[in-house]
Amino acid sequence: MAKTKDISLIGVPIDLGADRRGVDMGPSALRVAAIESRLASLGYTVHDEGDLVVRRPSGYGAFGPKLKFLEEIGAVCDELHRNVSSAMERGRFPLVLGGDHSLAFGSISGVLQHKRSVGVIWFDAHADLNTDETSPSGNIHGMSLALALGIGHPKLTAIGGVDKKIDPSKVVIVGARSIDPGERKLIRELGIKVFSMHDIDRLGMTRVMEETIDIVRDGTDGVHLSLDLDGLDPEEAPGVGTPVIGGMTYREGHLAMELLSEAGCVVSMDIVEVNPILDHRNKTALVAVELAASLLGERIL
Ligand code: B3U
Ligand code: MN
Ligand code: MN
Repeated sequence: MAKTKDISLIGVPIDLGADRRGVDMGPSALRVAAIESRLASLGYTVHDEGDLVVRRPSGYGAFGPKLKFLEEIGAVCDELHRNVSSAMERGRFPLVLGGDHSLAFGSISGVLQHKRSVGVIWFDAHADLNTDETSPSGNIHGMSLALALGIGHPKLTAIGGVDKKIDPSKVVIVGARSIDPGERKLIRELGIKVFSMHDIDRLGMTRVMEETIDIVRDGTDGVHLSLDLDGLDPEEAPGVGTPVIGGMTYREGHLAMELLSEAGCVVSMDIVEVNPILDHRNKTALVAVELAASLLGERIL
């Protein structure tokens, strides 16, 4: 359950970080899945702030295929950081509707304008810890967690201020099952905690979340939850650009959200990578809305 009773919905219709069309329609898909009325039914006042403007370039831009659309993504993240920051200034819970995962370093830097230290839970099949040197694709959505840690191209890490970065010891990745060699190296070097699908299978989601909450809450004054829908199994969330088999079930995702709700430490959230073009009857957006409702305090009894 969030401490505030006001939520700001901030739509970010960006697909440039994934270099794949369709995920720019994620904010619409989430609105069609009735995110506003669903959260209002839990007693929140929901302020839909509309969508940020994303420029649509004709080519990859000055930084080429190793850092596709850097300028446009940088501009959107800069604007998002200001929007998230101003929502928090007004005492609201920022709920960012993506869009691809490149937006997350903008939202995290916005939260960091208000909190001295922020823990981050990164629900994802991927680690998103590439840089332009290690990325196999040049897609910035695979670099956003590294950028939030201050690692990557200086034009992007400058957003929000170079001193406003997260501490790697306060980051936990949950659900990972596709990690590139450069990301593995960085995880080892920085000592980032990862609960892979193997760990979830062996330990169970309850223990994984108890340990996750201990790490992200300890010594921080709030937790940002970045929810990439490809963390779930493609059977449950088919509308994502880079599905990876063997993911979390809806039940596991739901349990994770309930445990986070009980812990009461989440202060902001992203919902990313919902691609209605690849979806079946908006199933993935509907699942995402249910997960947000569980996080924000839906109770059966
Ligand atoms: N790790 C790969 C693939 C990827 C990352 N995030 C998504 N896909 N959604 C990359 O391109 O960095
Ligand atoms: Mn991701
Ligand atoms: Mn992912």
